[in-house]
Amino acid sequence: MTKPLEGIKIIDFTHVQAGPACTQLLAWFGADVIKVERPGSGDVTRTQLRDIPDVDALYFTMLNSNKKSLTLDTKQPEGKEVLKKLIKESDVLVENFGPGALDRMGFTWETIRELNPKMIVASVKGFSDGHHYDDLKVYENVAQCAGGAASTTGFWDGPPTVSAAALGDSNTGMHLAIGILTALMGRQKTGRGQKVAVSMQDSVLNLCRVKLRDQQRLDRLGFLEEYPQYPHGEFSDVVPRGGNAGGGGQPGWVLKCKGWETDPNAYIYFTIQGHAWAPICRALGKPEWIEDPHYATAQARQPHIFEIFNTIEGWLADKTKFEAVDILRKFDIPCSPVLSMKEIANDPSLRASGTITEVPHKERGTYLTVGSPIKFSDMKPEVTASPLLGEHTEEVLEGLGYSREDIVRLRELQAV
Ligand code: CAO
Repeated sequence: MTKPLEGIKIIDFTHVQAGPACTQLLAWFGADVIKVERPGSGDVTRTQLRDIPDVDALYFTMLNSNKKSLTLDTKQPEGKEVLKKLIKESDVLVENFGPGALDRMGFTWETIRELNPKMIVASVKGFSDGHHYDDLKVYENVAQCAGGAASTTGFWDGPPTVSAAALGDSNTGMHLAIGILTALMGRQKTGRGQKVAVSMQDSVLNLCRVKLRDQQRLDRLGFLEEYPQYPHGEFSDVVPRGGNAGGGGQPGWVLKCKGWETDPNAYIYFTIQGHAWAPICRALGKPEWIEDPHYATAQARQPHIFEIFNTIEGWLADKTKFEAVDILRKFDIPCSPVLSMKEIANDPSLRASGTITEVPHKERGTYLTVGSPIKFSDMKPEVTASPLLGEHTEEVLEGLGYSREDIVRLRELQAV
């Protein structure tokens, strides 16, 4: 089966998570992704948080599947020559170095465009060009703080909190992938490449837009009716942290189920969607709440929303999270068990869909990873192992026209 991105050649000059997540996605969909890595060491994640000595860490394998690895010192003249050749015959160069690193290497946008006017150069940086922090190096949690996620996550009586979800890294990579695909579509019309830039701050903020909505409502009204602080608590002039409150028009909370005393994940998320109020009352054995004016509307419920949640927890006390959801789903109530990573790893539905998948690896044996979350009717993205460091160096150099002798000489020059 031909894949939609087959024939698109990508120079993958990325490392850690934000860039690799982007290029991995494009590789799943058929692009020929060549990861350029420093000889001897490669992407730092190969050795970070290792679980098996001397074998590529899961941090690396789970973000670099379906790629090739070319080791090349691009600060040496010989390495630069190879990169120039590669640029001439590639479609996209993706990088997420610290600010200015590509320029310092001698590969400015102007130089690359001169070598290949069709080239798309895609970059991740912590902050966008021209931002007063655009010289900063940035990791995940820094971006979550800069993009508004940390100040609005957590409980009101605790400090700003970062999310476990990679809002700064993988999320930025997904934004960049959209930018690259858009630029490829644009190139079909104009014949020209272009520069695509995504900042981690902007990408986090893009996911926090409802919090910017809330800031404007707060400025106008002085309160936010769906936050736990309303109506009994106090609001300042900034959007507060709302704990586990639902961010839209339907209140929700994480509620204890049977076994919560010993199991840290014996909880469900329960949403009180307006139209489901009557079924909720029936499910809870509280039919009298359906018409009671203190409970009948969302506005009437808000002042005693925690009393309602307490009642629901009473109902949940003798049910596991799975039993509870099995009952509530029949009443059309939006809810989910709080799933641990262990439960997710073994979930038969996630395995069947390929969202959780096992990948054979030359040195690790088999490892578990997250496959494509995007499903297609005409294609099932297949996940293959991440490359060993330099595994495809010869193959790539041969493809660029280097002879055996040239390759040996280059390897000697670049030996570490
Ligand atoms: N051959 C020779 N040199 C190479 C090379 C190669 N194949 N690949 C990289 N390098 C060099 C670069 O040229 C650069 O050198 P100089 O700084 O001397 O110009 C250096 O290696 C890489 O620098 P860096 O700033 O990218 O790396 P770092 O470990 O100091 O910082 C990070 C890491 C992630 C903070 C930084 O890259 C960054 O801010 N990136 C942009 C934001 C981002 O993507 N962050 C998310 C990372 S995921 O959490």
